[in-house]
Amino acid sequence: MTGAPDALPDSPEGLLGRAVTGDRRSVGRLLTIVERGGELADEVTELTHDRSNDVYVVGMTGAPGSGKSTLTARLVSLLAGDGHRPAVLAVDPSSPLTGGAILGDRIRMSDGAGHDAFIRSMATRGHQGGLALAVPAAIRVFDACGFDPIIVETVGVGQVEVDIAATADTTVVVVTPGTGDAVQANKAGLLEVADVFAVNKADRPGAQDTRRDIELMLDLSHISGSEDVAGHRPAIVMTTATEGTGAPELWAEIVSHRVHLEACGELARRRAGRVRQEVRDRVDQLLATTVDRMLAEPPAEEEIAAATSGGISPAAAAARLVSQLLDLDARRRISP
Ligand SMILES: Nc1nc2c(ncn2[C@@H]2O[C@H](COP(=O)(O)OP(=O)(O)OP(=O)(O)O)[C@@H](O)[C@H]2O)c(=O)[nH]1
Ligand SMILES: [Mg+2]
Repeated sequence: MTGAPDALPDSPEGLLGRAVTGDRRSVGRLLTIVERGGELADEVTELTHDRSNDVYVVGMTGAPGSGKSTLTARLVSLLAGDGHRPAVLAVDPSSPLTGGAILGDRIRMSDGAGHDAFIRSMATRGHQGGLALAVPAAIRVFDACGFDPIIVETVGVGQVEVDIAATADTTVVVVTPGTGDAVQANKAGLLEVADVFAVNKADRPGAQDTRRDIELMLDLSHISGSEDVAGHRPAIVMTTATEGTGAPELWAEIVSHRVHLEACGELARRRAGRVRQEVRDRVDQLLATTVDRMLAEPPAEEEIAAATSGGISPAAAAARLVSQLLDLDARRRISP
């Protein structure tokens, strides 16, 4: 019973073997590997991709401090209490150094008796490919280890956050009263990605006004034809996360959106779109790596020297290098 815990296996295979039996430290180590990126991360992705298939991914986004984590914690205890094994990935694209740790600390929840939930925060750490590759890889790890659903919380309302949120099956946009939040969310492009709205801090004055603002914006987007192609009008749920009020209703709306997605075939389309985007991000990454490698080699240096001395233009040098690159055996040059 006492003494140091067992040493973790070093290999992704060994870690996954333990992670799927419920060993939380192994799950954590696998997530660290995919967060760092690189060859080991690719190995984890190879091992997990065919063990994962039908996990439900819920995005939770909205302005800083709107209550995403508090609300997420409520959903997690609700789900865990109901026999699910939820996992949370809290993503902070803007804070490469400290964001992850702070976020982790801010999600407070009782992960006690019988509750089998996993909470993990992830920052960019500046690695190659960044979050575009790490987030789907982490979702796959959770899925392979039997967690379902997965809630992805993103901080902030920039383009990166919107993109990450939009990779979910169902995206919840959290807005708060009295801050012009609904209008801000609209400006940030969140109206288009919202499948469900949570008006959180409904205990504060102006919550009903915020609800009306959203209804109005949804009416306008309907008139302009930008409403969801599948004809789904996002539900608006009033929540007070600090008290847990509205959390069951919010989950019910998330489930109802999922049912809608499945019924109209949009779930499969969204997931196919997600895979397409991930393949694209990986192509980008492979090409960037290949270009970096090529630029460090003598033929490229000659072209660059020619451009430096004014013999050829930089555009001509680049065009020659690209045609050299395309001439090469892609499988030999572009290896994962
Ligand atoms: N009055 C009130 N306060 C709330 C409610 N929900 C959250 N808060 C408070 O709002 C603050 C921010 O909550 P978080 O859950 O950390 O918000 P967040 O959106 O995850 O914040 P970031 O991750 O930093 O963007 C905390 O002090 C919460 O206690 C609510 O329904 N009512
Ligand atoms: Mg948070």
